[in-house]
Amino acid sequence: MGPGGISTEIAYVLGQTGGLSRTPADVFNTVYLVFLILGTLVGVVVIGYTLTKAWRYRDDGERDDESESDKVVRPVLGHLPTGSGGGKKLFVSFGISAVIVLSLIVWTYSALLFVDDTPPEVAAEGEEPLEIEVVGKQFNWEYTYPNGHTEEPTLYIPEDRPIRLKVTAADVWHNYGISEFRVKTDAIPGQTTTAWFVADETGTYEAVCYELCGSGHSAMRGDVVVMEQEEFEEWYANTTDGSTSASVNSDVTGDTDANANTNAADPAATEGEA
Ligand SMILES: [Cu+2]
Repeated sequence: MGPGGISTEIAYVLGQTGGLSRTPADVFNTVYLVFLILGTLVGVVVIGYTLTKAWRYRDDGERDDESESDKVVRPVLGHLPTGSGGGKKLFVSFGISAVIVLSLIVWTYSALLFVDDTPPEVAAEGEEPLEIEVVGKQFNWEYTYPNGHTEEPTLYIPEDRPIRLKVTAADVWHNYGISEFRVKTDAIPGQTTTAWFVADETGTYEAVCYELCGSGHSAMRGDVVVMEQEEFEEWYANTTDGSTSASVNSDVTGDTDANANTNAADPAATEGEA
């Protein structure tokens, strides 16, 4: 959530979504905010009620055992308590809790159904989703674009366009995630999982493996470069079927950071290290 994120989230909660299309990041941020507010509210009520009662019935040293026994109705084994309006308070608080919990379950589940698939309105507002295949392998991510071009370990994408990922693995279980865009999905050999997101700001982010997959797991990360649409189109036009990152990578980013260098190493060499 960037600067101004909270006000954006409140706008979503209130349903004033304006012309913005909803993305999984919006959904997760909203779910988080709603649970945070409700949790804080419940916490304040419960702790406040407890402290009030503790204060009201505190031991102030002026106990008079004779009159105390007159005022307090002690529970008796085998008898239903009759105080507090015949359990009305209990009934009302249980009722309200049930309504809140059930509404949260229904609302959260429907929000997650939205995240599960690219809805037509998102695809219609922008361009068609860009579909990229992601293969996790010890210890790197390989991306294949619709034209057959492959990249590793850096993912290049345009901003403001839905990106649909089809994720799998070549060797062991991995888990692919870009925290900034609230993307996280299993990468399992023989299976394909999908995830989608929209990058709404240019910049460099990071894709990380979220499942312990071997000795190089902690180094299994690569940059995610979000480019302006025109810049991306230009870059994409220069890629061709079967070309790999080795031929086009350097002039775009000038990869110099240590992780990128480790990841870009020859697979044979990586295996040797492991
Ligand atoms: Cu991994």
